[in-house]
Amino acid sequence: MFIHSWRWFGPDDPVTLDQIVQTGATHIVTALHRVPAGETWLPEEIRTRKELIQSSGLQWGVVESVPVHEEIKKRSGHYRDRIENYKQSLKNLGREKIGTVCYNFMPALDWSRTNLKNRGRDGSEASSFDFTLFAAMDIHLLKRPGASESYPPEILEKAEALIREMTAARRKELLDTFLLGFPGSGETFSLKAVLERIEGYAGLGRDGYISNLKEFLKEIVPVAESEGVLLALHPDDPPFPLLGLPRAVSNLRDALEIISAVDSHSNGLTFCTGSFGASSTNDLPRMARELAGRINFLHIRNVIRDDRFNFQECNLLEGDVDVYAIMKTMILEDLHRVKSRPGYEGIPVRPDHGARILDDHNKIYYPGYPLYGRMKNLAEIRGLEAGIRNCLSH
Ligand code: DNO
Repeated sequence: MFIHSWRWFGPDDPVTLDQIVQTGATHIVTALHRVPAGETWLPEEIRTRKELIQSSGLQWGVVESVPVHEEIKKRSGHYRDRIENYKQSLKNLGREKIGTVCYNFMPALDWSRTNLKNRGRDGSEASSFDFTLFAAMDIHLLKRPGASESYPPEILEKAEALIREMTAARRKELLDTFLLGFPGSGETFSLKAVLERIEGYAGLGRDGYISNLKEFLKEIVPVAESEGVLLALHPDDPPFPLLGLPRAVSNLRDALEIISAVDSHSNGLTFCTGSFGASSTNDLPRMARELAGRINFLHIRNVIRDDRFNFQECNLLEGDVDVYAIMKTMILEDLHRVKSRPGYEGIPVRPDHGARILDDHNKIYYPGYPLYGRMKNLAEIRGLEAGIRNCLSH
């Protein structure tokens, strides 16, 4: 069985643990969001959170994420201390038997979108990314030095026209949407801070960046392995370069390079179907087949995309990602692990972003994390899984 999981943002999350119990999830995906990146997660804090989750009859299955400090990504400043803290956090989590840790290695910012309220035909609302709008934001609102060199001439022209027509309120909304993708424990980023953060990667390039990731893996994977923790590196969202920054995990080649850097089950991936799926050049069923042995965590959602870097999140069984094929590959992998890995408990899967549907429209949730939209997705995931497993066993 997969481990049916639900992302919960902690006691401040408008979705309560008691509600989650009724969605069909048995396990929680969460983090100590208040601990700043680069600091150690203390055993008492981990335990308190774990007990809180258990008091509702749920289990804490996955950490998403132990954030990687920017200095580790750049190998600058106090990166050595921060790596030591990271290792200590992994040890502390392993000792509490929290066996899967998701993290990402995206420079400067986490996910990026240009609209969080894209309306589907059925009245649902989900996020989308429009490359021209993003260019307009980058060049004309963020005013990143040299930004126009990142886009082809036809996009530059369209971006300028878009900005000219935009009201001040619309411009603010676009910029705010972009800023939401910056991770942090309640930090609010000024444009100046954002530009400095981006500038910090100047000159590193893809090779330098991947090499920093590999160095990090060489240090943390052995610790994770000896503590029984499976790491799950989340892909780039979206899976193409933005803001002149390097990218680490956007396609099959990147993923293979990273998992082969340190040969261990602990050096694994989060297979996020929506992130990888946003690029038309990614063949997801093939990626799942080739990477299956190292997929430690599944994020399931769907997107409709084109080949010009635009995409929108959509209903789980209706987009460009063949969710069925991926689930089937992972169920076969699960059956294989049951036989080959002692103590194996199942691959955690969670519905990733959900659309706002029904009563979600009347509430304020973390972007992409409403109650009903995700509950529908989890039900579809579990139904699909049950159907595939039944077919395979007859
Ligand atoms: C967005 C998420 C990401 C993810 C991190 C993992 O909803 O998929 O923020 O949690 O990138 O480190």
